[in-house]
Amino acid sequence: MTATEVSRPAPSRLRLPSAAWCGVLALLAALAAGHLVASFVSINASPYLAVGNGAIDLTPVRLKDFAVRTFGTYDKLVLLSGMAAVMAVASAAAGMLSARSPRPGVAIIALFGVVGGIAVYARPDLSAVALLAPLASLVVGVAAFVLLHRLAPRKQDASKHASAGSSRRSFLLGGAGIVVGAGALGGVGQLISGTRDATASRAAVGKLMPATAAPAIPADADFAKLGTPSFLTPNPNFYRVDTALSVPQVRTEDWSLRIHGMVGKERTYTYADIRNRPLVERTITMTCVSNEVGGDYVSTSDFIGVDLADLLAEAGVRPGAQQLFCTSVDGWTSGTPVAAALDRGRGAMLAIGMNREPLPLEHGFPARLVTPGLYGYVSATKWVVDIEVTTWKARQAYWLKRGWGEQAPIKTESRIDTPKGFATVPAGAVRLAGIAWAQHNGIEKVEVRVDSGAWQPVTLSAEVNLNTWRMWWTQIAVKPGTHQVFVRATDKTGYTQTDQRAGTVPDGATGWHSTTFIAA
Ligand SMILES: Nc1nc2c(c(=O)[nH]1)N[C@H]1C(S)=C(S)[C@@H](COP(=O)(O)O)O[C@H]1N2
Ligand SMILES: [Mo]
Repeated sequence: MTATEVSRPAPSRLRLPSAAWCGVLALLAALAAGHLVASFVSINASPYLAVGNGAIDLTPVRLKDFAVRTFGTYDKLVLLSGMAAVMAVASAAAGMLSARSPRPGVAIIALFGVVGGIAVYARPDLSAVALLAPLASLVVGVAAFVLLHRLAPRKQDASKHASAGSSRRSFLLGGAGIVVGAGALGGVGQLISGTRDATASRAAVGKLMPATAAPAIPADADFAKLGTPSFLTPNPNFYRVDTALSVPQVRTEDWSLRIHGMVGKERTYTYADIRNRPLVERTITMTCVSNEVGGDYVSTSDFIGVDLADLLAEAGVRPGAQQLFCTSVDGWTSGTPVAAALDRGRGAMLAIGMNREPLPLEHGFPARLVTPGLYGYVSATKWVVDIEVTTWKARQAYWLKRGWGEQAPIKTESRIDTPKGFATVPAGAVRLAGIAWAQHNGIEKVEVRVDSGAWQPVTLSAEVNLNTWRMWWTQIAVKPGTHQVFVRATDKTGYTQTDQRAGTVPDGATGWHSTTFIAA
């Protein structure tokens, strides 16, 4: 031992639990400050959401596909909770590394701030002003950490009882102050961003009545009583898939759609422009490319809007144009084949309503695209604000860049809804029911097979149009025991579903859906 070491007092160390709390509370303060500042700019500038959105954009396609398939609509909740857990643990660790000096903690918190800044900077829908949010997080996070670190009780204090007590008190007070302050900042931020909420704007639109209504859905279009879904999907049950962590809030008065690029004359439409046109209504079944065999990313609605081909005709698409590069208000993009958009027989729409209501916010309010027969990622941009008419080479859309296909016609598929997997049913006559779809081509025939028996035709529901699903049902005699039933559809081009299993990447799953049940 050298003389100098002996003469220096032992360094005062924070107790590990207090050190951890310094980190966690500083994180809380940082997130709240960022949220408040973001509320003035765009809620997506909130560093927490920006990092989450960045994570979504960077996630490898197979992992993302897995998340969508496994967690469904909860994928975002899972991501946000996971991020919160990782951040809490990391900030507690940052605190604990700073038992002696605040420097490691300050460095780690500053690093968090920088990551938040990069995430905000990378968002296509945010301007440079948005960087103020992560900056506020960084400054407030570091300040809170340094303050708490100074207030935290030291280990050596334990011998001097009186000062230990007062130090613990001021730490508790400081910590409580930060919790209350963070709650207030975050709450005010939430209130401010709430004023930009689009709910009131949607309510003000009221009921939408088409000038040209879709033909009424016949009673025998579904076999809901026998175990199929209802023909039209109620809006709250319509499947939802998108990359938006917070649902974009766009008021009708703030919305416009610009059509430009390879056109004769650039056009911009306001909401009133669209709303005041004669509206058409079409019954369309949408499907997501991430739908696994047997999955439920398939729903049907009466969409109300205008013909996309009309808008494109007004702009005048120039020869050589190949894709509509469509951008949503939050920067997501899709590439729709021009040929499909211009094909009047297909009936692509700029939709503003579903089932006579304005689009629900999560389905693209005020306006979205719907292109019958193509998977949603190439054809159904929600919160659409920009359509650039261009070539495939000039622009690459969000999912195309991430390994999904350029052309994405919906594959002919079928599903068994009844009985449910591993259900026990009375032996004898067993009822089977489900759906089949082959949008744009139409369903010709559906067959079922029990175990290794022969394929048997089933009863099909009334055909509503070629762009919608069809329901089916049948009854089969089975002996007691465990059975596996398969389904396959044939579309009107004569194509029968292959039994070859393919995954969802890059352009949609294939294979026969089957269900195992017990007859007793
Ligand atoms: N802005 C935006 N639009 C989007 C998406 C998205 O992530 N962002 N996802 C697309 C995908 S993959 C599908 S399948 C459909 C789903 O539409 P829905 O959520 O209304 O069912 O929206 C499409 N439009
Ligand atoms: Mo999708």
